[in-house]
Amino acid sequence: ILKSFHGFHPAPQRLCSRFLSGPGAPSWNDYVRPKEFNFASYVLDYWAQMEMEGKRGPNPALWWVNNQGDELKWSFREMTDLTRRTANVLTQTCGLQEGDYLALILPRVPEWWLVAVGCIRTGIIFMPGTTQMKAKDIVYRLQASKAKGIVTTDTLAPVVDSLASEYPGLKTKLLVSDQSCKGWLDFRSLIKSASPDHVCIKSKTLDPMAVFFTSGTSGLPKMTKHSHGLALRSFLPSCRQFLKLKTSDVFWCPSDTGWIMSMLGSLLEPWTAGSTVFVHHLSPFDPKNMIQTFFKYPITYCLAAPSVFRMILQQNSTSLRFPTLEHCCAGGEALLPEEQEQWRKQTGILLYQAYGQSETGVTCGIFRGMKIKPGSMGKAIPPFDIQIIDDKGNILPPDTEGILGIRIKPVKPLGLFMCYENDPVKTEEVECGDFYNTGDRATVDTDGYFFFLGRADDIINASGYRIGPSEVENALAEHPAVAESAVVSSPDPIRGEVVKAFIVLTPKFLSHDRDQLTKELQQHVKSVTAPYKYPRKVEFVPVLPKTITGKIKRSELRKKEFGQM
Ligand code: BCO
Repeated sequence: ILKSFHGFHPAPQRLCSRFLSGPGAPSWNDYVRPKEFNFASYVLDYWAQMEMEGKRGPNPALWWVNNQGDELKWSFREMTDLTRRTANVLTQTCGLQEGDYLALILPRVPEWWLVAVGCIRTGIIFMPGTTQMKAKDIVYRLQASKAKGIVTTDTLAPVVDSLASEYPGLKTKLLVSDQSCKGWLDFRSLIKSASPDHVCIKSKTLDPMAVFFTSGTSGLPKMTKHSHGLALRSFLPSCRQFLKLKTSDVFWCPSDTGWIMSMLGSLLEPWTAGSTVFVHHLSPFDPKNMIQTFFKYPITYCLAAPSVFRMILQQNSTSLRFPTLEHCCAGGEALLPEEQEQWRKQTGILLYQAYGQSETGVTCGIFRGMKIKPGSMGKAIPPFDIQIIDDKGNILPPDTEGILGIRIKPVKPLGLFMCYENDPVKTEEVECGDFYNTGDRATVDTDGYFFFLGRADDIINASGYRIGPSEVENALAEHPAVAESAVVSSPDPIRGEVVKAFIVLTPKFLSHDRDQLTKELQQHVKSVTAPYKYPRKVEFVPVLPKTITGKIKRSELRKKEFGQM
């Protein structure tokens, strides 16, 4: 099917002159807050217009490849055409409306980009999710959001069907596959017959655009709701200065489509600059494959989790001197100075750092060309005013450990999440005086460089994945061998941190072979929740440390793991 899109001729487009204030406009400043903004019309259609006027080079907007040798290139004109068709499929065929929620659970296939932008055109709020999710993860997301529709693959379609009694609210099920599936609409054929004429909604900048589910210390993942302001932020001068992208850049962000990093690095940032988004289907993830890809394609820019760069370095490849790669940026987890140095030595390229969360998007970073201070995650990217604060919201002096806070009063900056949907209590909990409390501990030096120190709570950051310990503990509790468990983070040379489970066995399993039981429990977690959360380390213990009131002292276990006790 992808080949059937190849050489696709877009219908003539109606593009209008207001794009004179498009991505290249000089008058924008970091604190601009236009009433209306829509990424599809202001950015995508602008670059399509530039292509039509011969003012953009020949690089595609989207360049997609897979392991089977398939390759697809779409220009901005094609993207505009196809996303308008998608908008019509979503609204006319599926009957979805502005404000409806749509679960978008696709791997790195080109249709992900069509649906995401189709939603932006129509005001349908899309909720990206990783394809690693299992039935429980999916039904929770559908119930929590009261989603009207879902877009997914033939692998997950039967899983979704099995949830019909638990969540009967799905009005639309769209399948992206070469196979057909009973009860599912075939996205690929619908888009071919859909009209390319669609008028993009005039979304208010602060209208909701997307929701990312993110794990917390306790309970189920929270719905982090973002407005169109998230996309507008990529447009602002400071963000443009941070990455300094050119239309000739070929940008690769291998992050899974379920995370905000992918939304920023594989959609908003490169397209705002008119660059090419490069996508490798990467299934399964293989660092050797990444190395080959850097040699084969003219990739100039890479944004990925530090674990990805570490895994590449681990391959003992004869050469990591990639012919076109100019700039690398690591984000999503902590990066050590020696790793930055190793990357520089082997590739000849500096490894910059950025920091962000699902709630904040890109928050601070080493701007391209700025001096790198080893181990620092850089300076605040306006309009974010970042300060190190105490637990009352008082600003602390330089070089003092505290909480990394983002000022939200008197004005919440563009790009910061709107709220945790349906959860005013949790939304309020993360407010700390005039600041949003990121939950991360850090210091700032007198030059304004931030240094990450660790989480202030029990959340685990394993190879860039944010994992709530209770999600893993709940999965373990479903196994008959587990009387109780405590899940904490544990250091790891490749993944930075991994999930470790301390398990008290039920009497029946006390005599079982421990290695065998470890494998069985790991497999069990992989089968009931998204496998990236499974405990890579397991220790069986007779009891768990608890407070007088019976609360498990996870922090004690974590400190032991990191040799702090
Ligand atoms: O390592 P194992 O083989 O034992 O297990 C792996 C997979 O094999 C397995 N698995 C995956 N799909 C499965 C499955 N098992 C059963 N059924 C399936 N359908 O589960 C384990 C998954 O672990 P993984 O994803 O860490 O795998 P892998 O292949 O080692 O990947 C390594 C990384 C580094 C590519 C991966 O960990 C990764 O992508 N990390 C980055 C995450 C990221 O992008 N974070 C950014 C979040 S957004 C943010 O931070 C804000 C920044 C502005």
